[in-house]
Amino acid sequence: MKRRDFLKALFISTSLLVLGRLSVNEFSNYQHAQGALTPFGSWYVVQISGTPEIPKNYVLTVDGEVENPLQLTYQDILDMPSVQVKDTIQCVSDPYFLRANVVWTGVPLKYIIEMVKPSQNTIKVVGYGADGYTADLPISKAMEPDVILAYLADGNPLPIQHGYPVRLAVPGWWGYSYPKWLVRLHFTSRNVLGYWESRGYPDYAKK
Ligand SMILES: Nc1nc2c(c(=O)[nH]1)N[C@H]1C(S)=C(S)[C@@H](COP(=O)(O)O)O[C@H]1N2
Ligand SMILES: [Mo]
Repeated sequence: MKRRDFLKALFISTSLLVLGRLSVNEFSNYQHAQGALTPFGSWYVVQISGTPEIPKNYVLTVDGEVENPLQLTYQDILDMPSVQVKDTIQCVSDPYFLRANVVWTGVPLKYIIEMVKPSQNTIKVVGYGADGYTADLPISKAMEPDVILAYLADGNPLPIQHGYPVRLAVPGWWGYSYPKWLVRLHFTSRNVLGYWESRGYPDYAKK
């Protein structure tokens, strides 16, 4: 049995053992592990430093090896076609407790890619947070239809600690692939690694 599966089995069996005398709070944690939405505003926060100030005149720069670089305002992003994706965001360092079930609304990254037209040689897109954090995605992953520039969580603007105004959501990949306070998307033919990817976490961050 893989370590992850063992821990999962242990977690489920312990949950069942205590099911007989659960408090309301414990019961909601149990439901939550089964896929119910995490109550809005009560999900975990993980970040490398403090929450940055976002200027009123926020812009998202889309640049690098592209035919049509862009500067997008928050309103530009809200005006684009959007999709909703139900997802579990999970931190690789504690996948059982640092997790939250969220419905994201946002613009498919594919839509932006088709607007900027990266060169044939582009292999990566690197997302930059306003705090200096970076996360890279292979272009093939970035083109999947559920990878989005998220601006709503459960129908509400993103809370500041979860990345307001815009972050990436990459369903099926570890939380470190979801840069918060996204200020730049950079397309490159170099094999750039993001903050955690360059510190030994998998570049192909599938959970
Ligand atoms: N800008 C920025 N984005 C970031 C991080 C960060 O430090 N800075 N941490 C990442 C990690 S490791 C995780 S698990 C998720 C956590 O997102 P949350 O705080 O909204 O739950 O954000 C990711 N995005
Ligand atoms: Mo994380």
